[in-house]
Amino acid sequence: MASLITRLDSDEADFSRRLSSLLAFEAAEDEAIDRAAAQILASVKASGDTAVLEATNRFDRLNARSIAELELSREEMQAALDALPAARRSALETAAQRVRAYHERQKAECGSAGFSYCEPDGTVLGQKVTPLDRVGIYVPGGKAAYPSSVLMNAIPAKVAGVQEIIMVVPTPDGVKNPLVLAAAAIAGVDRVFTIGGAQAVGALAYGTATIPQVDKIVGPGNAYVAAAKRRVFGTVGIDMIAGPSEILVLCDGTTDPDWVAMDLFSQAEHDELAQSILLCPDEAYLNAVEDSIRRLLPEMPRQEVIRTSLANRGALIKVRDMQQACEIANSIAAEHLEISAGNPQQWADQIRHAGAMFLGRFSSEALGDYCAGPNHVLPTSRTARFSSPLGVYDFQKRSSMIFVSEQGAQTLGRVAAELAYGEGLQAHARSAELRLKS
Ligand code: HSO
Ligand code: ZN
Repeated sequence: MASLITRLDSDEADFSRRLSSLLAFEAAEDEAIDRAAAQILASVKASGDTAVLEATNRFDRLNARSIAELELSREEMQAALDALPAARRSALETAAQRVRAYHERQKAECGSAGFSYCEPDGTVLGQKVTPLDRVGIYVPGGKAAYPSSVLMNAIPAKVAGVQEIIMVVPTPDGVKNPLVLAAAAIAGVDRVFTIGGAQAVGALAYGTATIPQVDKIVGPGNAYVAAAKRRVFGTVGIDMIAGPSEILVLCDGTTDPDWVAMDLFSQAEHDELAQSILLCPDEAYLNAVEDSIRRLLPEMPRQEVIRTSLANRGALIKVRDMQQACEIANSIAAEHLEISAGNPQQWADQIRHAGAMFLGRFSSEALGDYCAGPNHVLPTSRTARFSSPLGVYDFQKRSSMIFVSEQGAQTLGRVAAELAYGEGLQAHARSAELRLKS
């Protein structure tokens, strides 16, 4: 029988190699899938609604006669919200309110107002920040349809000032997820089409008679959606191509082992390819967590997914000390990093690469998934080395602003003309020189 979870020790001879092979994850870029996505995109580009309708009826086993028929009314979304049990509705509203508050704070603090400054000769330079006009949110159907992700994608767009948010969500066999519709209503999504797959990505990217063209497409999807998003990038913006969920726990060995085991499960239950790793300097503690895993796993409804994920990509790693744990954490650059220790800030100060950091024993990653406030769309597969959580800034763009005074044109004109001659570009040089007072 395969072992429950890999055990590693940072002092063993081939530790680096074993850790690297555990971390290695190549997003399956299947050529056949890419070709299929390309074909669907081409047909949507050529035939618009007709192609989207044909693909949707075929893949989702529907009999719709028009795309208009696949648009949900506001009343239907509101009805889904009104039909929720009170506790569910209240939780969804609390989560939305906290996510909104966080992103409003982010908007205020992260340079959304732009800037400008004036030079002594009256030249003014600056940067103007403008929200995107229209954004598409892809919401997967089936088992990965997360209402919380609707909030996490739509709310920052709304806060940024995006004028129109179009959501697409496939409904195989016509089955709608009421919680997803309710979340769309709360988040202020403007229009919802029950379409999915590469055809939905194509519709949003190129526009059809019924579906408006958007400026950016965000949200996770299956391999066809990912392939289609890659292909339309450039025609529209995209957020990222998300990999499987990851959690890395750094523990000083004093947290209840059951808590840590369940935190590892929480991401493992997303996907067989999810990754859950624990780093701790205390071998006895790692044994205790392994015991907790063994005892708690049979209680979990998704135990098969968790078992596969832990067996394939999980690890309990003995490190020399917390200092070394931080160094390893920086090399892993995990999507979620929990610092389950008495003085979490001390260790957080040493972390440079992580999508989100959860500080202290009470900050379980699950709270961040739903309602702490920060976004749960985070860089995966080590991309936290160079990218950031989804945020208000992803729904804004910047324009440079240049006002050159008459006096400024004299000094800048000479500099520009000199360089333009150097580049052999006469018109550039003359354009600058015409404004010089002789
Ligand atoms: N942990 C996921 C987000 C999520 N969790 C949604 C539960 N629902 C992102 O890695
Ligand atoms: Zn999660």
